[in-house]
Amino acid sequence: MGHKYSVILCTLASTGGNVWEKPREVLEAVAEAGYDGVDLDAEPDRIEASRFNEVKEMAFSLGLKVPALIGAWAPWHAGEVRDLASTDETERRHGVDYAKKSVDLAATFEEPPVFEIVASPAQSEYPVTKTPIHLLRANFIESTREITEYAAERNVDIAIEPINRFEGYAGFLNSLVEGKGIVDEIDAPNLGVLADFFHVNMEDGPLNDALREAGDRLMHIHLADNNRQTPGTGHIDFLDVVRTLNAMNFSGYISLDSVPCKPDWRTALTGTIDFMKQMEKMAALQERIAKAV
Ligand SMILES: [Mn+2]
Repeated sequence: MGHKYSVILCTLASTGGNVWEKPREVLEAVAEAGYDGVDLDAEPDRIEASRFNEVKEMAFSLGLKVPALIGAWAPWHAGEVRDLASTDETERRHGVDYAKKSVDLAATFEEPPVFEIVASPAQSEYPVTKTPIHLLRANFIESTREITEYAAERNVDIAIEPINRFEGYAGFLNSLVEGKGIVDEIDAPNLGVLADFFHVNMEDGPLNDALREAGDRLMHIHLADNNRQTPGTGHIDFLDVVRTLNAMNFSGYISLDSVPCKPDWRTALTGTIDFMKQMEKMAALQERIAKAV
């Protein structure tokens, strides 16, 4: 049984594959490449419901699922501050409200997609965030509890995505293991972590140890190599990653998250899934060799 692959559609727009401009062309390319799903933008205030539903139905008609909604948390992505850890109550409230609207959107699906949440400051303060970490943590946990409870009533799962120190809060919620600690503390059945390999490679110890530590709380994966390009073009050992996910019986989706999507969106699409399927074949071959007499 192979793993399930998806694509964060908004990343394809960086090299011309904008799904909101040419939905059929993009979705057909994704389906033809062999993906199982697409992660759609969570922008309920900006993307008209009729347009969103049109693209969603087109994806379904091509046999694609929607396993996750991608939140726009970073100011460069959102065009505004949506900060679940902010010490400015208005800013924090705005982030929570955005999350709740996105949960409402997820709840319109027959099989609700996972919604990811992030702690994303107005401005990164590398190398050390000025705000005391314990305040950020307390605020983020308060936001997460509220969002998670709201989502539970609507049958929606929430996944915390830790972000590297250069983009997120330097010193708070950078590693997957730290995210897992917050998930354990809140301990809600619909709350887990999201592993983005670009961030995990930078902030955790050995990648595979971090995945194992996340264990059955690992809900979703964002797929890129250490250079944020397609897997196999950097130095992450993806054969080892596939073996780890196999051993964990990971049943979630692995979504391509390459930013910017080089050399072009079509090549990134096919290159990624072909490479990952090859890694799966190699892992299966290793197992057969190990069992052969
Ligand atoms: Mn990501």
